[in-house]
Amino acid sequence: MLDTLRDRITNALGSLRGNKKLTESVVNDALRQVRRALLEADVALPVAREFIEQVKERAVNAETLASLTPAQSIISIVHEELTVLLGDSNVPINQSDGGPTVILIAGLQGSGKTTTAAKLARVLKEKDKKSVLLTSVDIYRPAAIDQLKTLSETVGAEFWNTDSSTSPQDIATEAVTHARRSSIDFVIIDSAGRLHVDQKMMDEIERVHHAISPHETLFVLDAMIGQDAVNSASAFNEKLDLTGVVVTKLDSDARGGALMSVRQITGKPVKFIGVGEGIDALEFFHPDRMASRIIGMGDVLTLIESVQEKADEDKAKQLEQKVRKGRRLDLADYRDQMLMTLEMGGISSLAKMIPGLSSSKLPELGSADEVVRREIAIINSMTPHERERPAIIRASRRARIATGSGVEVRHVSQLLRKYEKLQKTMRKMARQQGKGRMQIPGMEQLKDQFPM
Ligand SMILES: Nc1nc2c(ncn2[C@@H]2O[C@H](COP(=O)(O)OP(=O)(O)O)[C@@H](O)[C@H]2O)c(=O)[nH]1
Ligand SMILES: [Mg+2]
Repeated sequence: MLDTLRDRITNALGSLRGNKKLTESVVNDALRQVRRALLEADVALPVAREFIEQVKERAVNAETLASLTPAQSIISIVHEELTVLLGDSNVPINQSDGGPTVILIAGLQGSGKTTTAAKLARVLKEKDKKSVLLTSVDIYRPAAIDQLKTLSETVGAEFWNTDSSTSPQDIATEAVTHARRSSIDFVIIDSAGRLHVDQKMMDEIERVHHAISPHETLFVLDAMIGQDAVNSASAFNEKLDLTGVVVTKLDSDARGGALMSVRQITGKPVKFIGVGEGIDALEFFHPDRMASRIIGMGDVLTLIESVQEKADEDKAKQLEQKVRKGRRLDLADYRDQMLMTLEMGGISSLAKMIPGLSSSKLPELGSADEVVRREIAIINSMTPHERERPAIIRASRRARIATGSGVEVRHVSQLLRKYEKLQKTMRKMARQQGKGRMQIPGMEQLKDQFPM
């Protein structure tokens, strides 16, 4: 995904590395290369220009953090600004307060609307356990309706059947009414597209939009088309007030410019990305993850350094002292560590920066964060004495703590076992003290869980 862009940006930033002192001309030169990489990826000119300006301004004013080399601080500025450019953070689907949530899918022909409608239905059904009704208002092409019907069966969603004599807005209205009566959670309405924006199509989709007032109007944007697709998105946005964008075909050799520009140009967030023809190839869009991917975080050092910089230094020092002296860590210390991990964005956000960790692992990492939150809840339900002396936590205490924190007893036991293991690791580290810099335990734990 976006390989060329990533390679070029990594190269540009790589030219900074090795320079102990960064002169203005070295930085300018690197940023010129970044700008060129963006333009070659088909990022809209004003967007690329503003991006570079922003980075430059921050680079000039940045006091270099003690823990980062000058090159690393530029890289982290680029990373942060890319994240902002892409939309900051994931924006979830809007949901109805009562009755079915209605999602209208709009876009040009061939952009992937029908496929996306089915992929989205699958996500809602499988991940959120919601009931979904799919329907198509593409009355001009019976084949398009059949395509969606078949896909509905594949994903196990209900399909609202109609005939071509009903108007698109009536089909949409009837589908929503049916969903309301049958207490179906989501209605996804696939629409007809043209090869280019034309008045007739815009009027039609506007009527559909008006008839059902969807909670979510998603524009499906084909990444292969680039700038022109972004212009279409703007045209749709003027008529329909989009609530989000789905960028499809990012698995192809699309250059990425559309993905990089659409947020800035339309002001609407990219909510999902399509990454393949398969029905399961739809991902929630995470700007920070994409930014990491683009700058090719081959630089684990940057990661570790910035982690150390963000970590609460005093606490980290206290802990380091404790470990160096070979003192026992109690569960309150452990909780501090876990809180720190969450403050830094969670295990998933730390891990995605690690090169070579496949993106298919990321959902599992999200659940690692849940474990962390659960552990914190468990520790919160202990008495101070228990935190200090976990060995006293036997069956009856375990049961009380489990009830107090709303988990099962086995979760409490799991945590206690993990703590035992951690104790052993700490003792080993204490024995090795002086042999090098101590790692933050959060990172250690990460390595245990995910072999690199
Ligand atoms: N590689 C790839 N192909 C996609 C993706 N989304 C859709 N397609 C393909 O694009 C073509 C058009 O998709 P379709 O959903 O029929 O587009 P529509 O005309 O907008 O409804 C089909 O061949 C899809 O398999 C994607 O994320 N990646
Ligand atoms: Mg279609």
